[in-house]
Amino acid sequence: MLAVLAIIAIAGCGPDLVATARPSVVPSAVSSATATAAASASAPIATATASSPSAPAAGSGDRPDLASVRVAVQPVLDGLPTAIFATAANDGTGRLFVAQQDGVVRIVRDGTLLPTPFVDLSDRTTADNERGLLGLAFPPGFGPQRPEVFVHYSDAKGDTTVAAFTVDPADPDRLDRSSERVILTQRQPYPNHNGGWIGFDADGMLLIALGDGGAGGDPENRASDLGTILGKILRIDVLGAPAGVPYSIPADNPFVGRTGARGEILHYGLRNPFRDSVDLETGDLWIGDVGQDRWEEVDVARAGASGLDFGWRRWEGRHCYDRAAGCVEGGVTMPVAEYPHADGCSVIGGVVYRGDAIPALRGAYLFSDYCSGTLWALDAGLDGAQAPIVLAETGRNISSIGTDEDGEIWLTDVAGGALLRLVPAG
Ligand SMILES: [Ca+2]
Repeated sequence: MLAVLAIIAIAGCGPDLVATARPSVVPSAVSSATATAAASASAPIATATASSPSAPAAGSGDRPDLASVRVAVQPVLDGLPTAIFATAANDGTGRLFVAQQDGVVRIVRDGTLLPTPFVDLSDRTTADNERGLLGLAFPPGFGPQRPEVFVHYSDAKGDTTVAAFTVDPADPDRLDRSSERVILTQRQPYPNHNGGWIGFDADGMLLIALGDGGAGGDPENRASDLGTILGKILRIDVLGAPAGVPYSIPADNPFVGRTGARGEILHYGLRNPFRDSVDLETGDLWIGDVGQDRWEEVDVARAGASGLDFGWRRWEGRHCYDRAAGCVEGGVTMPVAEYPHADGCSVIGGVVYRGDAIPALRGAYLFSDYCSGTLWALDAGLDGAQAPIVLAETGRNISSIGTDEDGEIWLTDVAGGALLRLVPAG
């Protein structure tokens, strides 16, 4: 049953989830694609018209060579039902942690799935459609001196919980289920659009992605309402908060002190930023914001940017959605890439590649789509809109793109219950 539920997970392409989110899965196979200028011209995202010539952005010197890169997506493990996120602890152990939507977190060590879960929270979470265990994050400096792990899940009532669990002092491969420390909760008015990603920024602050609350078309206009944390990226201090306080609000957050605004908010105007990442080499925040009925988008907030309005519900991608409200572009941060629903249904934001195995890919931002399984790349060092190129057709229901301790790329397939990795091809 979970596999069936997983197939309609995540998407949130509108109120009619079951009807709109059914993926057209092609037979699974290792796939590779040649990224050439021709491929770029015919790529689905060629519709992301560049409004101005792209210019190099400040930051890392890594620049990808997308015209020559060759990659393949290789299945590594299955037996991970509802696999929804993969990440490293960056504690030198080389372990990879795979979170499942059903509430279980598994450990992969040296290519082997450990038989006992890191933690099983299935009795605390409501796992169906877009709900369940959605995010997992290890803090900077994670280890014996800082043994807490952070999770983002839908609780028994379907409401959002962000919580911390402590590693079992007697077993580094287990979390102590009795150690739960609730950081933040949010009532969910509808079952869909719960966001999901959590992660730490370059300052050690915890970022939390929350969707607009759900239904379709953001009926209560929450994404633009600074009085609610729905439809936002939040930024809170969980590592430096005073004892007994779950978090504090960083003084440099953009809406601190504004009457009627929640101080936790970093960015707003988001519909369902299900998968996001911070590029720790530059400090840039990359957001995959799932669209309504027509357009999927990728957004970026460069290092130091705060208080950005990403436009939802007035804008869906670069297209006016709420005509009654009017669509004035001023003050809105438009996507760096978009693609129509002919080419997918739910964007899966990924990461900027900083690994060594595929040198031509360094400095590329990778992302995918839950329905089509296409893997695309952008040059993360360019400002302005880009037409991404197709790297591979995975034939999978991709639910996340994460990295291991070496910065190499791992993907999860939620319907197939599989862990995949990106490797160089011929
Ligand atoms: Ca937007």
